[in-house]
Amino acid sequence: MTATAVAHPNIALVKYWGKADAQLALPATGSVSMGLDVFPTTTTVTLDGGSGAGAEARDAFTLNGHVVEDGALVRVQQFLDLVRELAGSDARASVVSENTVPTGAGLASSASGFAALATAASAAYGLDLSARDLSRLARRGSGSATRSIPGGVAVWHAGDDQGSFAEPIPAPPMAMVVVTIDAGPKPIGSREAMRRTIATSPFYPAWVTSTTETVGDMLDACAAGDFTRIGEITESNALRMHATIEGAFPPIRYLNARSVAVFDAVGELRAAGLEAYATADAGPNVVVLCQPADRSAVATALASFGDVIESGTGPAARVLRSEES
Ligand code: 2P0
Repeated sequence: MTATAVAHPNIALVKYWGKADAQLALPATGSVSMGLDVFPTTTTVTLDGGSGAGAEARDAFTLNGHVVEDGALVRVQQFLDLVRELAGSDARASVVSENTVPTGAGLASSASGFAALATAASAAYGLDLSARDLSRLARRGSGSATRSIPGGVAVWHAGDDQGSFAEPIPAPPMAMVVVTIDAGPKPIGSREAMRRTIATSPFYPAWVTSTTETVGDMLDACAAGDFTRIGEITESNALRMHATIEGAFPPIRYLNARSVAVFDAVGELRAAGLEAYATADAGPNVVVLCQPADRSAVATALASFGDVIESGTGPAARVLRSEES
């Protein structure tokens, strides 16, 4: 069997930062995101025996035309082991992935990457998963991938293995402008940074209690279609996450002076009557939430800070093709 699937990145409006259970990839809190309609990852999984033979057989992974042999291959193999366990199969596979996130755009490719892999692999191995179970499966690859299964505006529930999945929620039409101010590699990956934050930041317990409350506030704001409230919560929650991370020891600081300048510029846009709200993930780049009619004005206003890319609200992950190979 061979199956091809596509998935898009998502940006959290209420952030996921910290696991309650690393083995099962259960988050310490819920989170809420908006899926993007740019930068898809397209992945094909073919049950062709992978590479090598007999006891040497292993999965093969090609990313953007390059054969991958390092830790990323191990992560893909471990993920496929979970799929094989669910499918009762020991077939090795070849994974060919095309990821269109520009290098250094500051958007995690693990969300679209593992959402596309989960969707393609479950189809190739003949699993007929519900959207909920597909989201639970993607969670085991990367936490943020959980939310790239439903796409759109989605909530990822904290909970146990059965209860921790993402699902779409009603929300007003929204858009985002990605401001890439630094294309360099991040100083520390989010997985390790989460561990250090939990172990050493005195603010972490307050992050967990406050974010649990914030998820509820965000769900209310989305249900009410209250864009202003959604934006206020988004910007506040991002700054709380960065404050919590900065409280780690040794400290981790993802925002640089130019990131802060974009937050300031977004505040000035609001003061001038253009409603926009800033957020940032585990890196210096800033993503600006706005209403669809304002996206090109926001992009124009922020173009002096770096490359700007506009996005609408994106679709769910989906299988493009599935057939006998
Ligand atoms: C988020 N981030 O909610 C947060 C905000 C970054 C900052 O999810 O260890 O790659 O694979 O579960 O999903 C990035 O972390 O981490 C992330 P793992 P992931 O989008």
